[in-house]
Amino acid sequence: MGSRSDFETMGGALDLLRDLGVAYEVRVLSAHRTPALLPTYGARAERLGLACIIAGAGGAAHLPGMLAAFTRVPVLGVPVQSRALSGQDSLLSIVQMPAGVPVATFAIGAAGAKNAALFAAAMLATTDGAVRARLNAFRAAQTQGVLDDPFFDGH
Ligand code: RP5
Repeated sequence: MGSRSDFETMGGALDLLRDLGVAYEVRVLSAHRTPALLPTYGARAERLGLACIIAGAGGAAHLPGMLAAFTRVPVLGVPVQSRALSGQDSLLSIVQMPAGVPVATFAIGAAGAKNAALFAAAMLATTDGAVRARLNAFRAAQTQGVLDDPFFDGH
């Protein structure tokens, strides 16, 4: 994430990855404040064989795109909700990558962070049966939560 202040948003992704048994590491890296560290981290991600990088940033949110430029590890971008423009700035900064350097972009804020984690798990689940089983259980529990709602009418 681009700042410690993004943790409140990105924490939901970490909770889900932990629940789904997906190993992860967490870093604060800023495209603007620590630009020299980006190529280093991109190379590290490749060396470690990371399956993907979930990059959350807000405002002029260059972190996901810059990381994507420095590594071939797939980057999942999460637009953090900014105060000035409610995350519209973050979203457009992340989603409008020029052709050639893709960033998979998710919804603004906490929903985007959670979905980035679920998407990462879904990619891993194509080859990891344990993650697949936990993801299936998560989906089933989510469905059951709706069915158990007293306001749900299945007829
Ligand atoms: C971005 O600037 C960060 O991703 C964060 O969302 C935003 C504000 O950062 P702080 O000023 O709170 O550190 O780089």
